[in-house]
Amino acid sequence: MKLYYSPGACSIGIHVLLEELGAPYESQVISLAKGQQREEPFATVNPKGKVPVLERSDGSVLTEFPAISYWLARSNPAAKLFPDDLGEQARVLETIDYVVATIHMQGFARMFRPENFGPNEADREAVQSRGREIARNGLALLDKTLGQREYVAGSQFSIADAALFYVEFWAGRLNIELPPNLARHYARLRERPAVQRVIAKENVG
Ligand SMILES: N[C@@H](CCC(=O)N[C@@H](CS)C(=O)NCC(=O)O)C(=O)O
Repeated sequence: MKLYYSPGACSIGIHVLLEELGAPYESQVISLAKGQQREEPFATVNPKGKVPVLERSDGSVLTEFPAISYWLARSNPAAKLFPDDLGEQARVLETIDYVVATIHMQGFARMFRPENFGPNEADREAVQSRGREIARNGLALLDKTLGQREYVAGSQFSIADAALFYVEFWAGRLNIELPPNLARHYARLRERPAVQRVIAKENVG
C-alpha cells in the first residue's frame, strides 16, 4: 500500500489510520503548496488533483476520505476500526460525512481556498469569515454529539475519530478554540502513539 499525502492536509487522518493498523505501507509527499497535486506524475494517479490517495497492493487507486477509511477498516477487521454494532456504525458514517462534507468542504475549504467560492478578490475576507463560522458551528454541533464519550463510537477508537482528528488539528492551526468535549477528544488522540508518529513524520508538531 502507498499513501499519497501532503503534510498537515486532511490526508493526516488516513496517515493515522495506517499507523494504527501497524501494517507496512509506503508514503509519498505531494506538496500542495508547490501545486504538485495538479502536475504529473500525480495528476495521472488522481485526476481529481487531491490527497489523500491510497494505492492498494493490486495497483488500484482509492480516493476520498470516507471510502479509503472504510476500506482500510473493513479489510483489516482485527484492528477494530469500524464498530460491530449497527447503531454505532451509522454514527461513525454520520460523523465522517459531516466532517468531510460540511466542516471541511464548506468550512475550512472557504478559509484555505476562498478563490474557489467566488471570483472576486474583494469578497475573499467575507468568504473566509463565513468558512470560519461554518467550521465553528459544525465543531460545536459535534461537541454535543460526542458529549462525554471517549471516542465517536464509545470506548473504541474508529475511523470517525481519524476524521474528527484532522479538523481538530486544523482548528488548532487556525486559532479556532475547540469546545470542551472536542478539546478532551483531541488531547486523547494526541496521546496515541500512532498519532504521535504521524505528527513527527509529517513534521507538523
Ligand atoms: N472529499 C475529499 C477531499 C480531499 C481534499 O479536499 N483534499 C485537499 C487537501 S485537505 C486537497 O488535496 N486539495 C488540493 C487543492 O486544494 O488543490 C476527501 O474526502 O478526500
